[in-house]
Amino acid sequence: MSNIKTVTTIRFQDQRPGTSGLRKKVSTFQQAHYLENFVQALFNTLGGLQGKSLILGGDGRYYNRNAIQVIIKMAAANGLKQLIIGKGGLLSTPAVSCLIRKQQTLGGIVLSASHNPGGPDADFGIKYNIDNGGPAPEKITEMIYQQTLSLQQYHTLDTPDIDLDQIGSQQVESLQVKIIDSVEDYADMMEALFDFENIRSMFQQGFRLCFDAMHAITGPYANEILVKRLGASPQSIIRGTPLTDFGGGHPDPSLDHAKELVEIMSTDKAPDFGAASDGDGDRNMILGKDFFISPSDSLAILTANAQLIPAYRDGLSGVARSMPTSQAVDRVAAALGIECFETPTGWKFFGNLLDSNKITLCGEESFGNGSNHIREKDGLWAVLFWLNIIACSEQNPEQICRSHWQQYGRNYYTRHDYEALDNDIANTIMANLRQQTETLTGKSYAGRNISLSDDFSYRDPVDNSTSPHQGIRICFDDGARIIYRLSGTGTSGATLRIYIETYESDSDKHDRDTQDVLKELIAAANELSAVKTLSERTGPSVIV
Ligand code: G16
Repeated sequence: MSNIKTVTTIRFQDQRPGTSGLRKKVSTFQQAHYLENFVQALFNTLGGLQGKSLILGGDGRYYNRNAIQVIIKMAAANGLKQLIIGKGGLLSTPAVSCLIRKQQTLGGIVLSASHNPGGPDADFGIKYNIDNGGPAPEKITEMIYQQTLSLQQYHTLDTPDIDLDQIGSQQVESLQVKIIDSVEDYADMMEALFDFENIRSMFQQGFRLCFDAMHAITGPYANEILVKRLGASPQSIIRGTPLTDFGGGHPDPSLDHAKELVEIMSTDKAPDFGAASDGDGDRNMILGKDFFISPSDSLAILTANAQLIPAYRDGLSGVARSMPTSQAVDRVAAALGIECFETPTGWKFFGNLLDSNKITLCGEESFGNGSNHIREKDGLWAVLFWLNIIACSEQNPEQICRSHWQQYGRNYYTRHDYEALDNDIANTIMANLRQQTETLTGKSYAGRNISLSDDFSYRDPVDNSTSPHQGIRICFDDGARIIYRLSGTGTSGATLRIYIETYESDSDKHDRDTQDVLKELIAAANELSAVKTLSERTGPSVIV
């Protein structure tokens, strides 16, 4: 006898996925029917689940296990054939992408709010990835949202919870639940991409690193790859145990939130290389001894050195960066004679370019880089890429970065975030800017002339879909830019991000303080947006 239950539900109006899935406070997800509605809307959007498989896992944050049990029961009631779940419900975002591709499943569900904090009073999230392993494109997330607005019922099962910690297969009605090792497939893939022998011998010769897993998902992955397979010392990994509240911190690999790592890297006895990854393992931060590599520079450096990596030795088909990411990689692409695409913020926009082999590498200013090996950005992949470059070049991160600037020039770059703004105020700031774009071209600010000013609209070169309103661009005739956009990942109020950059070719001027170099452009950015007056703030909440 079947235990399927059909539940009459109430609708929620706030389930439109943002830059990367649906992210809300845990308490929002804990409301009766909230998670169930979104999952049913997803299943309805996917159509018949009969005979299909999905990957399921999350970053281990508070509510991960509860959500997994809910999804198992709903998947069984909706006729899915197989769910492949990481042991303990744990899978990094890159590992989900890797498994979707390897197992050729219909897609996968990632439970994470990425770098946002975790715990009963913090954030939770759910994201769907399609069969190429990448985040669902806007067409699909919009269909899911439309489903949530008209949903009347969902299907679930009256059945006990599944043991998530036992590797092997279990049956829930006609659904096969397969619990697998969370790390192995991903680690094997990394070993196939990079020169592990070379990196291993570097560790044997005394090379030292510090990797901050931020009590998030990458601890077990870093342990398997860096310690077991490459021979780094077990002490190289700090905050290596995943905790449901990330030990009370923000699992955000930035100078602000990886303070212990930054401190370790600034002492006399600092290791040769420092790195951190975020809640779900897709972001990365790279440090040398007392030296920060900006994510935009990192993308440019990986691109310039890709020929050192076994997987990319035959060359890159092209590269892409999100629009607000600095233009450092554009110069490398030009030198390599390959195309550089400019996409809106959000990894989903790289999917078509990767699938059609228009690009091999891509990245964003928000601490994310990746390649065609999967369809997500990938934190440990970036760490291994850097280790591989260091092993081949025998230079340290600072030397690699400085010689890059020497060759290509330096893009001084910063991001000023105004967090938790009142939504109306944030919308007013953006509307005012949008209006101004019509008259700014030709005007002079910060001693430069504005050559282009618009609200960025992207036309996907593969499927011709258009994504308008992706951020206000103010570009100057010397290559400097000011960009404004509202974040699509926050969970309280609105976050205004202002991105500012300028280019310096003279290597005698590559050692200056970024905020100082950019101060006139920053003043212009503040003046044009009237951000301080309208928000009644004295300055940004975060400077990256
Ligand atoms: C997500 C997206 C990224 C995006 C970042 C910041 O990353 O996958 O593509 O750059 O958010 O987006 P926003 O500026 O809208 O807050 P993650 O690591 O949070 O999933």
